[in-house]
Amino acid sequence: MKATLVLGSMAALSTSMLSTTAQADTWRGWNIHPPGYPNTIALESFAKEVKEATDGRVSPKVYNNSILGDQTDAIEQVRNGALDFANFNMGPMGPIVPATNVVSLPFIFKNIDHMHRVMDGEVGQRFAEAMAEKNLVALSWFDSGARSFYNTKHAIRTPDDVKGLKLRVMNNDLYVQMADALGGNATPMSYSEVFQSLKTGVIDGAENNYPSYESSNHFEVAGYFSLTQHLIIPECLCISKRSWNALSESDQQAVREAAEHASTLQREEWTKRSEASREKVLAAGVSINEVDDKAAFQDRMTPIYERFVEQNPALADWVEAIQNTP
Ligand code: GTR
Repeated sequence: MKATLVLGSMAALSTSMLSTTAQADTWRGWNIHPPGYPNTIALESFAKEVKEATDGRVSPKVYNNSILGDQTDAIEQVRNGALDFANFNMGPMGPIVPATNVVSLPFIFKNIDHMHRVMDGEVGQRFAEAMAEKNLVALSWFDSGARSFYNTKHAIRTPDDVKGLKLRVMNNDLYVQMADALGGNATPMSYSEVFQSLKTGVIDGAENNYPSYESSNHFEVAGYFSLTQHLIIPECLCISKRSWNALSESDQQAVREAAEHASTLQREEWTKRSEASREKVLAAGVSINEVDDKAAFQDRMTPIYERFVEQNPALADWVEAIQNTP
């Protein structure tokens, strides 16, 4: 009798353990940034909120510093369900979801608030639909400031100052065209390789926002930061369609809300970190210069816009929609 009871309760225990194991879905999340970075803080808060709101049915874990692969690989992995979620920059998204290339046109956004108005409106919705066709569920948009050139040689004030510089760009042909248009030599390269490449002179410079320039330590080896602000690229919080489809409707709602909260948090943290990073690199002796004649840089981009619209006629109205967003 006693033995039966014990066996019975052991069976019940193992069934409940089994069902918990079967139900708890451990999500793996890709993150390019280190601990403490605004995006990392937001992803960690997303993970915590999802776990709580789904009563542990979904248990996300964030892997920092691109230990799960570089950004282009990670996009593929989220697409095919090998990874469950990630924060991606929309730059390397362009070769996979061509419609999103619109945000990689240099100077397409007037400023960061303009980018937010566009991404939080109908155009952002259209991007999400185009990404969904490629198995990426974009749930919210993060800030990534404005990207400027930095290099080891000299300050950039006019397009001619870019001439001959070997510049790392993200993986997207539009950035190669952008550097070419300024007379530079572009090398697409993974983010994690940039520091060493700057140090050894494989490249002379790169381009990024203050927080990435600082957190990657690129400022230690490339001491001229010139405020060209040529790209304002939003970022997404994306879920693999496979992981998304495995959720009940109410868990999907919980994940969606957590992603929206993460975006609000990321934007607040972004503003703080941008200023803190600027102060840190200045204190370290970096030379930061304003670029008075941005129009001179912008003018060089005209052929890129023309070619883009010619090669992607269906995207012409997207470009216009952004330009016409007040
Ligand atoms: C950062 C961005 C990363 C990555 C990186 C890069 O600003 O947050 O996702 O795209 O730039 O330059 O590769």
